Amino acid sequence: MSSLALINEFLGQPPNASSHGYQIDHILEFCHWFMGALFLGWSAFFIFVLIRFRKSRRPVADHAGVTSGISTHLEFSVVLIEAVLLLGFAIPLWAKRVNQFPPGKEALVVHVAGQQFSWNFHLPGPDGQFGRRGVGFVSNSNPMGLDPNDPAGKDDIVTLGELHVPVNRPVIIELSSRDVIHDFFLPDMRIAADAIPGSRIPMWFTPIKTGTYEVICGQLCGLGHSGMKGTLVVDTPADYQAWLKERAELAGSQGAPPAGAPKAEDKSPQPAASPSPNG
Ligand SMILES: [Cu+2]
Repeated sequence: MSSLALINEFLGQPPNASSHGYQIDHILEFCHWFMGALFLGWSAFFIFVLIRFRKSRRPVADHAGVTSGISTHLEFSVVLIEAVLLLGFAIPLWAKRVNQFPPGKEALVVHVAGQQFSWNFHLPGPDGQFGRRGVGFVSNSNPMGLDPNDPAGKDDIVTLGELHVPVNRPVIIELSSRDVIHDFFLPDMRIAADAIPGSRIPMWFTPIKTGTYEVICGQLCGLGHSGMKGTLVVDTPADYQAWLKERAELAGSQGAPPAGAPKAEDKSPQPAASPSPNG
């Protein structure tokens, strides 16, 4: 985006793939250049002091001290620049992320639950409605705790480790954790948030480039933390619909949400509806 993008690239930051990411990149770039300038300035001053007050020169204490105001001006400038960065850029950008959520209808809502050491994703399925969830239903085969008796949850899609989203549509993520504190980090989307047990934390982004991106855990969460990775696939709308269909069929063929009490047999008279004219 800007010609200053050198440092971010040099530090190995992947190219941005979200609508707001370039703003984060600008702040990072500026901070890196600013810190680089401070580092050079302080280093030069340090070397100057080492030489100027070396032992062989027999320096004598000066009881008057520094009389010029240059250090005051310099330090005030640094504080001013940092205040502008924080109050003028960082806080407004953060406020936008946490206050200005896209309207629910326009966005794709996904539930994400971290667990040692993987990510579970939960989509509402073809009916667009999430099934009821309850802590009491959580098990290894039902990581999101879907209520097996709620019809809205029958077509829900739960995947482990891989999430698909359509490009150019806002994605709202509702984040939680099954065990310890994790951190749902999408480096390419320039967004991260802690997943805290007992809380549902919202975050959002809009992917602007199709592709396959890494999902990582940004919070040291146990021995397997470094392997806690997932995949975010940003599809074209057509590819996304195809994936949804495939997942819905898969869920249907496997008998809807995995449950602790699968006794809905007599209640669901839908034996693979086959509208074949010949019987
Ligand atoms: Cu983790």
